[in-house]
Amino acid sequence: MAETASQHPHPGLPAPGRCVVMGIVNVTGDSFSDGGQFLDPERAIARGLELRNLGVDVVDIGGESTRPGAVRVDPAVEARRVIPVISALTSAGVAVSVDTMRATVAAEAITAGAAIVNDVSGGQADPDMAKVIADAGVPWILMHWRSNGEYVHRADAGGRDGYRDIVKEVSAELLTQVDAAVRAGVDPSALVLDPGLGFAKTAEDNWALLQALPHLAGLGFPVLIGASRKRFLGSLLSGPDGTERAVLERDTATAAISALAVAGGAWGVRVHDARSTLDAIAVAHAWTTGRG
Ligand code: PMM
Repeated sequence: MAETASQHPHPGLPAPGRCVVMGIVNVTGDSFSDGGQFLDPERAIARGLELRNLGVDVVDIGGESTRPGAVRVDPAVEARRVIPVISALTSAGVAVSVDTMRATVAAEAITAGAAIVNDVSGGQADPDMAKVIADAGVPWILMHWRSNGEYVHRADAGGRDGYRDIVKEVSAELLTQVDAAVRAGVDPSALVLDPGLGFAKTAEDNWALLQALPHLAGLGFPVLIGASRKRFLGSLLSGPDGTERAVLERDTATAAISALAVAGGAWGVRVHDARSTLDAIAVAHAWTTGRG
């Protein structure tokens, strides 16, 4: 029997009174959407401040791309990319999460002021991660990703072994990740779950998970949705000749997902374009509460 989060949200989690918006800054050379744009720390810091000024609740800083086929960066390189950016942003009062699968990088980031650890491996990539989180008492986003801890992207093949029932299997595997975290001493109220859209999942898998968002939200933990500019939106919006919609032209679709994520009970969304998602969430919030 899996643990559930308590009724009381963790004090380290933002609670803006609407769906949380996490703005993405990838300090990488090869991320699929913003790769290369923010490798320069000054530009990454400026982007983080811009996202905060637009109204995002958290700025998510990553130093390692997880796109299909990406090569892993050296941990020292990853830390060198993210730590100065995290220090500068937290000194400026920006709430920051660190997008890393490595315990050493997470620990350094927390020391530099990161308030949340966003781990796309859900604790599977680094056996030391749970202890770092338990000791620091910070919130931990556990994303679902079937992999052996190294990069195993088989987006087109439907995961390592494929899925018979994607919603059931992802739910069960997320709860297994929760159990492991709690066994390692992590406070269940510090956990946020993420179905890991696009991580070794087909477009159909992603849509099935989004359709089942109320079920995922019913597992007893806040749920984060990361759909921003992902390939399944590019293929949904393919032109008549079958050409996928360009990556930078997927923000309207992303904002539509953000609005529907509110209706589906998401705790938060992780996006590149803050303005369109904040607008969509304002509309969804007014719609669902009956108050503007
Ligand atoms: N997707 C990416 C990176 N980090 N973190 C979470 N929690 N959820 C996601 O879906 C997710 C993530 C890949 O996208 P990017 O290259 O645009 O950052």
